[in-house]
Amino acid sequence: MTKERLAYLSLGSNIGNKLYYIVSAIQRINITNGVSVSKISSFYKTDPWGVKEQASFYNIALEIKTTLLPFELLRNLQRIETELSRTRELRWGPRTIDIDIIFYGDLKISIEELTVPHPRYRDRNFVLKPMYEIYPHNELLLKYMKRDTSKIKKIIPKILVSSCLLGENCNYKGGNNKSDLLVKLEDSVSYLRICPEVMGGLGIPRIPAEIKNNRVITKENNDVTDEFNKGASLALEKALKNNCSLAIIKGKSPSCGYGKIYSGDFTGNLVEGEGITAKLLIKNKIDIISV
Ligand code: A4P
Ligand code: MG
Repeated sequence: MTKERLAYLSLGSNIGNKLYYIVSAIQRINITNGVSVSKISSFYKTDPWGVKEQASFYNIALEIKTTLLPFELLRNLQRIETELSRTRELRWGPRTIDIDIIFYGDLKISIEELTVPHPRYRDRNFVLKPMYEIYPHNELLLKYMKRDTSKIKKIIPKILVSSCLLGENCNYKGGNNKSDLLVKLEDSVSYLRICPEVMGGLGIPRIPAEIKNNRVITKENNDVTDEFNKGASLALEKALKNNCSLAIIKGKSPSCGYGKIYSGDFTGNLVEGEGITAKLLIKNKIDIISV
């Protein structure tokens, strides 16, 4: 561990659901020990640089605070790339996610495994433009930027999100599950807020419910499956109407849980499975990040 430093990262994706890969990477970077995300740039749609015959990219820049040494940071970023299905077949070729370290404090390192500042950042508007947005004191970024930045288009992606994650008091206890990272991301995206349980007609607060034998049953033994199904349909409708390909939803719950949900016995135990809304979104090819 060292003292905390600021580092700047460039993220790019041009395979599959680019928005999913970039937001997943931001979340994984933020939960890495010794790292926290402090600034997130806008999203940019950019023409491919280097190998031209490939799909367009999404690019963003991040400022992070880190106590990791440069090589520890690099290894963690490469781990995240691997977790997000990154393979290395062609240099400068298509990738689910690429995470490059552009600056690490004012350190200079010049070996093959890690060169900072990044050896090619000066030549790339897709790095310079997002980076300048979060690091305006660095006038070199502006100086290196090529005049024609028309191929770097700012976009505002739409993301379906559980309202409780943004601090709205709508969970079953009447509280929230606020994520500081998701609140920070709000400046760069357009959120479509949902709380499927409230949308389905249930109140705040409400009796806890869990899934048992494909029905949603409250702790007082009432069947609320219809309300959960209604909320799920309304959430899906909102996503489809807005061409939204990504949902960031609250884990473990009988509506939004993904991968793991409560067992149905109100014991706090978890079992494999999906909540009612999560299941419907997946069926309709909307990717999910579970928080
Ligand atoms: N490495 C050295 N220095 C660094 C650093 N500062 N940060 C080493 C990260 N890695 C660094 O990287 C190859 C090796 O570089 C690693 O083993 C690491 O130890 P890689 O990620 O395996 O391969 P790569 O990404 O194909 O190579 P490179 O050179 O990082 O590719 P680039 O330069 O990132 O280019 N067009 C648009 N519009 N947007 C893009 O994001 N990206 C690329 C990839 C091409 N065209 C693009 C975009
Ligand atoms: Mg790279």
